[in-house]
Amino acid sequence: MLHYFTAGESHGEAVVGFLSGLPAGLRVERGRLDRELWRRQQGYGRGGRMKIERDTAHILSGVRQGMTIGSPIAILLENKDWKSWQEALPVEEGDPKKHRRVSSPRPGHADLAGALKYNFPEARYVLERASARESAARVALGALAKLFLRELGMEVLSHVVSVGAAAVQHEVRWEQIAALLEKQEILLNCVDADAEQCMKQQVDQALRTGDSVGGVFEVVAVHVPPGLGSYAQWDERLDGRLAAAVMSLQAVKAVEIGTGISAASSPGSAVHDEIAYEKAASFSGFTRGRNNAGGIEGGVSNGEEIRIRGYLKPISTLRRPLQSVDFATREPVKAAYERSDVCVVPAAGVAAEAVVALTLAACALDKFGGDSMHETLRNFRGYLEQLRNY
Ligand code: EPS
Repeated sequence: MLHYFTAGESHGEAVVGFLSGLPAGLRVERGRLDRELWRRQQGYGRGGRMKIERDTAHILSGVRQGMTIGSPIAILLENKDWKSWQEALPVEEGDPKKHRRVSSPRPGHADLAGALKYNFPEARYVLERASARESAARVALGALAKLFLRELGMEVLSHVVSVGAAAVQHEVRWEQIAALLEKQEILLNCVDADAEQCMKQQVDQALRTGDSVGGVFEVVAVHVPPGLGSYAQWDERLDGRLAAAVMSLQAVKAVEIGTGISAASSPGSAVHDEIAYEKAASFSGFTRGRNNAGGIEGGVSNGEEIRIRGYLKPISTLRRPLQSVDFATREPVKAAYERSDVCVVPAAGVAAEAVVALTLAACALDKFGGDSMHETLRNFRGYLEQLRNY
């Protein structure tokens, strides 16, 4: 079973990720991990922190001589900003005068709910862990999942559908998304240059007015064979597992699979994807003229591209803060301001690729098993042959 978790505070010494259950014998190029981490740091509207950090994956365990060895993998990402925070967030007791209190909770952030839950008098420790900096660890682990999926022929990428009121108005093909990878500079990770300029204007307006802006990203997974996930039990459904993974990313407030949102107000005939057959056209020969289902029917992958969208609320840290209450005095005050981003939709898309890849890798291992890549690939190829002969 593949499972992972992360540790680390945003301004602590490091962010750490752990991944257990990856088969032995998977080739790991560290450069691939660093490239994904770089992608997560990009995007127009990122804050000052991204100029400080240069995220690189320091692999501590589970990989030897360029290969996974089946043991748990631990990855450490150093926080370069830690040097400015050592006295504010010491592991030892330290000097209380050096602590940096967050005296009034930001509406929309975990500040208040977290302080109440953990019985903290203010929100410093809450935001340190609730911060999206944590997603860097998931991106490093997701890069390993991507390397695993690639051995099985599957690829996962994302693109930005909208930022604020600016949106791509047409369907986006896989080839267009893949072409974004070639870019040396990531603006808003949008396939449409005109829409991207409009998105940039939305960010500029938020910057000008001390506000923030959200948007929608789409993650696409290709060459996923039919049969991942299951309708047999609620927690084995691929759509449920993917939705939970994407929803668990900071600032995501809604998840859509395929055309799920417009499907709710459309007739069945306009929604469901008619079935045809053409030998050798797909894994099994069964084909579809369109993919409104987003590659999943009944909680099971159906062989089409998996398409899943995350809807991101605007960042809750505002330079022109909303009304709040002082933790100590209970008097009305403006919400606290901390250095932050203005728009993180492209970065959230990269983080979503990681959690989608981790979920697909977990489902693939549930189905094909294997302690070594040799064993997993043998099982996988046997299944592909079964599909071909269906
Ligand atoms: C960061 C995400 C955002 C940034 C953070 C780094 O975190 P949050 O979800 O708390 O707004 O603001 O940077 C800082 C905390 C900072 O000091 O600027 C990330 O994705 O790495």
